[in-house]
This record gives sequence, structure tokens and C-alpha cells, in this order.
Amino acid sequence: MIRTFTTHEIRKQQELTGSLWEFIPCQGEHEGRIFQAATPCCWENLSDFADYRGEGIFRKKFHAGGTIRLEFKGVSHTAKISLDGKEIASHYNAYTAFSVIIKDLEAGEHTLEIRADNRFGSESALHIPNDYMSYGGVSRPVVLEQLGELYIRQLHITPHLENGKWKARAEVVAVNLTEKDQTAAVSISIADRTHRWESVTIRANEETTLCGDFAFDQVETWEIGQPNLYDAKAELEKDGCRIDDLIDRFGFREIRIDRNKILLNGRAVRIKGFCRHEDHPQFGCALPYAAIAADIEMIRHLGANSIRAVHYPDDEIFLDLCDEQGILVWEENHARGLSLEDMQNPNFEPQAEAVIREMIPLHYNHPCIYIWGILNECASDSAYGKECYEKQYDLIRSLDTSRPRSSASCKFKADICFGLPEVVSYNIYPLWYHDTPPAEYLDDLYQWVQKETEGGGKPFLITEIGAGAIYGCRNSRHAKWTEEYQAQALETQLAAVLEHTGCSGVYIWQFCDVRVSDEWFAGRPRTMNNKGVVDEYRRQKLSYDVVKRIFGSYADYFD
Ligand code: ADA
Repeated sequence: MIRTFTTHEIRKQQELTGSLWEFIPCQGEHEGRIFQAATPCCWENLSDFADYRGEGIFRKKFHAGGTIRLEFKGVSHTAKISLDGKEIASHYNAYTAFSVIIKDLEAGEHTLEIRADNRFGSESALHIPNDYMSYGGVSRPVVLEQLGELYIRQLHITPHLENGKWKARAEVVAVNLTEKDQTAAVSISIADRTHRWESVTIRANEETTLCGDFAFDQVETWEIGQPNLYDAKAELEKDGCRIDDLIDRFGFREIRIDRNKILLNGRAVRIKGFCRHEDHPQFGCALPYAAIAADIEMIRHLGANSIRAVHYPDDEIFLDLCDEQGILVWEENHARGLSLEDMQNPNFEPQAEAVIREMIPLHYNHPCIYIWGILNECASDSAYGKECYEKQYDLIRSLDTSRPRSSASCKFKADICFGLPEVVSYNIYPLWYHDTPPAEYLDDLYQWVQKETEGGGKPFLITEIGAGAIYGCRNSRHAKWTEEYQAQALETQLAAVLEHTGCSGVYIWQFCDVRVSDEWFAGRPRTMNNKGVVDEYRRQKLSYDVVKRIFGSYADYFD
């Protein structure tokens, strides 16, 4: 599955994954041997490669000719792409899509090779040994598209309320792939409305952007649990023939900040959420549709209304499902716990900013995304760190003016970046990393933010809180790592946050137990992060029913 809906009726599209590829490890005891891999996949889920950190080649033959576009939704974590033995593209970072266009391809059979590399080193500033796993593989779909001389590269829809009326600004980018100027008709349709430009000239090898404003008397808004979605269709027509198209979905919903509240369509939202890694013992980070859908079903069963996609942009299928079920999503660029030294790696800024440049244009239309996050628990207590935060917040603003920004801090009373974003967010672990009473700890921190920082008066989110429990570890002592301890800790932690009048909500760390880098074994029993309310097989711990009861007793909105 590429998406949960059809993005093209005219353009020919074929998923190359969803089938068996050859897999050839480039190092280790099986170097050079040819295995079979059902893609998308992480090689850690192939029996001989559970702990393989290195390079591997995924090879697939396909038939095509003319002008084609290959889109790689996710290769973990560094990719080198070759077609018929010639390198045609490369990409760093497992969690954002990239594509390449090949012109004048001879019709016939071709060989695509994806050389994936999940090794750590100074050239990788974001994928480092960490409290989650950097898998290896072709972890998201690979798509082959047939293009003509012109194609639609992007379609963005920005819905907004104006004097009580819903409007939508549509922006389409059309590309000329030929060496000579081309003229075509361009149209954008939403519901029963169409904007049409009869004769648009696109210069040779250039692109052009067209904007159309739509006004509506009556729409069905996108709400929590009541997700009304609309199709937006862009088409190219030349000499009376429809030659290309791009279909996307959006929702009439508006996110605004009003003093210390986050408003969804004018109502102050109470966030009741989970942090969720893309991780599964049978699929690594390459969860198939059914596994993603099962996670979301369980999160909704728990009474949550939001998911924080940690600590990287998620699979489009996850976002499609959240759009379709009315679940709010916090999406963030790829970073977790990078120290000042990590951030001073010369690769850090270009790699972190690249994720923002790729994440936002690709995920722009998803109504479920209500906020863009950056740099989870990075060096926001340093002058250099603040410079990086500021550049990344500015980059977000240059790509999207419709959503607030934030960053989850763990810097207690040393964070110096709260003047930059619209929302202040903290990860705190009273009753786990320090045995302080949650309500007092939270209010002390909240008051400091209000009185001592530029974050005063802004919405305040707890973006992580929780405790560890090993599934099946039960005893009357209620010691840490028992399910009993986690259940009672979460009871106290959630009450403290949801009862605090200054908090806009909470994300529990975390939905399920996840694999972590081998280097993290010492503080992570089973070399896993065990703070899930379910284990890695999604088996419920005692805390599951506690969270379900508590989330169920608080409304989605403050009013
Ligand atoms: C941090 C971090 C999470 C996870 C958590 C924990 O808040 O953001 O990724 O590592 O701590 O389990 O300690």
C-alpha cells in the first residue's frame, strides 16, 4: 500500500515494494550472498540479520521506458540508489521521502538497486546510538511513476476561516521536464468548485506555481473523532488531453493559539495523548498498514485524542489513518537527546534542516497534524543550541504559516528557547527518574516558566511523562519495573497534569515498548525502552486500564 487513498487517476503508478526483492549484505559473515526479502522491510527481521549493522543492497528488476519518477518513501537510514549500475540518487535519514526523475529511459527491463546503510559515524548526526532503534532496510514503499513532458510536483491546500466563512487557498506546482517552453491548461478542483488556467506557459526545465482561492458557504469541518475530509484534484491538460494529475486530501480545520490555549476550530483542546515510535518486533520500523491501524485502534480505545510521532516524521499511511479517524498529531523533525557536542557536528544543521524541508511540504495537507516539533531534548540550554533552534523554527515558519511550533525540553529551569515557539513543552519524569511528587514538581516548573522565561502565557504541554514496567513483572512490593508501580505512577502523574489549570494536555511516554540501540543496554532492561502501557507485542500492562479510565474521564475540550 502506498497511501490509503488514490493520489492519481491519470498518472500511472506502480508500487515496486510489496514484493520479494533480492537482499545482498555488504559486510559480515553473509557478505555477498543473495537472500530474498519481502519489502518494505528492515533486515533486522530477516533471520540471519537481527543484529546486523552495516550496508545491504536491495535489488529489483522492473519494466519501464520514457520519463519515469522513482519515489522512495523511506530508506533506513542512508541510501544510495543505482539504476542499471549507475548511481542516480542518494539520501540521508530514514524518515523522509525522496524521489528522482529519469528521462529518455530505454523501454525494457531495468535493475534498481538500493544500497541501505544503518551504520553510525560522524557523517550521521541524527541517527546515532539512541533510546530507539535505527534499523536498516527499505522500510517504506518504493513507487514507480510514468511521467510525460509536464507533471504536477506539489499541491498544497490551506483552509482558513475568514469572517466566519471557510476559504481554502490552493497552490499547485507544475513542472516542465523538456528543453523547450511548454503551454498547458491547469485546473484545481475542490468539491464542486474549479479554478482553471487555460494557457499556462512553463519555461524549459522550470516549474511554475499557480494559486487559487476558494470560498465555501457550507462545509463539514474536520474535528476530533469527526474527521470530514475533502479531495483536492490538480490536473494538467495539453491539446485537449488530460496528461497528469495529483490528488490529495485536506480538512476544514483551523489551529490557532489564544493566550495559553491551543484552539481547534475555535475550541480549546485538551491533549490526551501517547508518544508512539514506529517499532514492532516483527517489522522493525516498517510496520504494514494493518499493524499501524491496530496501534491507532488501541490508542483510541485508551481514550486518547492525539499521538506524538516520536522522534521523527512518520509514515504517510499513519498520517492518512489519523486524518481518517480524527486524531491530532504532533509531528517533529528527527532528533532525540542530541547534546551540544552532537549539535556541533558539522552535519547536524544541514541534516536536521533537511528533514524539515522534506517533512513539511510532503505532510502539509494532513489535517491531523496540528503542530510542528523540533529537536526533542536537544541543547536548548546553550547559546549555540538556541541559534540552531531559532533557524529551524524560522525554517518551519517559511514553509508553513498555519501551524504552531514547539520543542519538547528536558532542561528543567535552564531552557533559554521558550521565547521562540508558540507552545512551551516539557518532558518530565517525577516518580521515575526522581521521586518527587508530580503535582508539586509540575507546578514549580510551570511557575518558573511563567515568571522567569519568555514562555509565560503560552500554551504549556507535558510532552512526556511515564514510568517503566516489564510486562509480566508483578509483585506486592510494587518496586520500580513492576506493572503495579507503573500503574500507580501514571495514576498520580496524569492526575497532576490534567488537573493543572495551566496545562493544555499530556503525552504519555509511551504507547508500546520499543527496541533500543545495543549501546543503551545498561539502563534498558532487555535492551528495550519498557515504558509502554503495552509491551512490544501490544500486550496490555496493568497501567492500560488505569490510563483508559483517566483519559475517559476528561473531555477533549476545556469548554
Ligand atoms: C526522554 C526521551 C525519550 C525517552 C525517555 C525515556 O524524554 O525524549 O525518547 O528516551 O526520555 O524513556 O527516558
